[in-house]
Amino acid sequence: MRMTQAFTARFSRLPAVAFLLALGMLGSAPLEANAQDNPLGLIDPAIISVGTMGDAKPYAFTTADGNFTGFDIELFLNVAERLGFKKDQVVFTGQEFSALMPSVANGRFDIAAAAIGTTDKRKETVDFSDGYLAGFLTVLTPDGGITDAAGLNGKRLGVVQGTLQEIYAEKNFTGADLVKFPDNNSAVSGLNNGTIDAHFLDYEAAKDYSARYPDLKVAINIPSFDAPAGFVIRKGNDALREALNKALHDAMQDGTWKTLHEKWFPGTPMPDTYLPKP
Ligand code: SNW
Repeated sequence: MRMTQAFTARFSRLPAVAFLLALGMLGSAPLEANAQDNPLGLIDPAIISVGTMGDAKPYAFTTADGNFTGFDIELFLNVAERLGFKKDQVVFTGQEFSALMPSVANGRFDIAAAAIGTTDKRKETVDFSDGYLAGFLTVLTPDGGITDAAGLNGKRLGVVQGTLQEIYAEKNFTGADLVKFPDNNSAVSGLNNGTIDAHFLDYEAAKDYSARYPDLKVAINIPSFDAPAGFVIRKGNDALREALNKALHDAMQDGTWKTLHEKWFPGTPMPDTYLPKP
């Protein structure tokens, strides 16, 4: 109480400008020190925390021993290493898709990586690295079922909440009855037990489920090249975005991207944009 009074009394005599200047000077020292110790603006400068998914194989998924792997995970680990972060300094956490971007926006993760397509709408709340993957949105359905968009009329179509598939289906598959799931695994069990007639997800994940459950087939592919997947970062964290972009382009130029693509998506054509330039 006494201190507050003394403080108020002393500063109330100074002109407002001087007071603001004094505040600014007080503030600048810790800020500069912070930029030096934490140039990438991380939540904890010693680690990169990454939100991802456990059931978006082969993009991002958990293995039986609980580790995250997949194309997006290995590409991110490679990029992180170029920024000076070893494997054990990158911490992955699985979340529902719909929570990933909000979690980056509110400072729970530094990054989200899970085949997350770049759109203007999403850029209203988070920033994206440059794109690293462009492919299709795919309808997966039991053999002999749906073969085209018209076939979806009156059918129950699964989508994972918050995905581009949900937005696309609401706009374009208007005759379908949309059933929203928190994740791919619950949608695919719905597909296998007949609760839904089809599930709408990313192409490589659809292909993977169809290999695991031979009755499930890839039925419809919708190009999503205008929304290439990027790493999601907090809005305005330009230092991290620029560092990621440089590392990402180095990984494309030295053939790392190509090697990982061939490993995780065998047989899928690779766009020139991501391949080494002569
Ligand atoms: O827009 C595509 C992109 O072209 C590439 O095929 C990888 O997937 C996308 O980013 C779309 N992915 C969905 C989305 O961003 C679903 C992501 C997920 O299920 N993990 O909403």
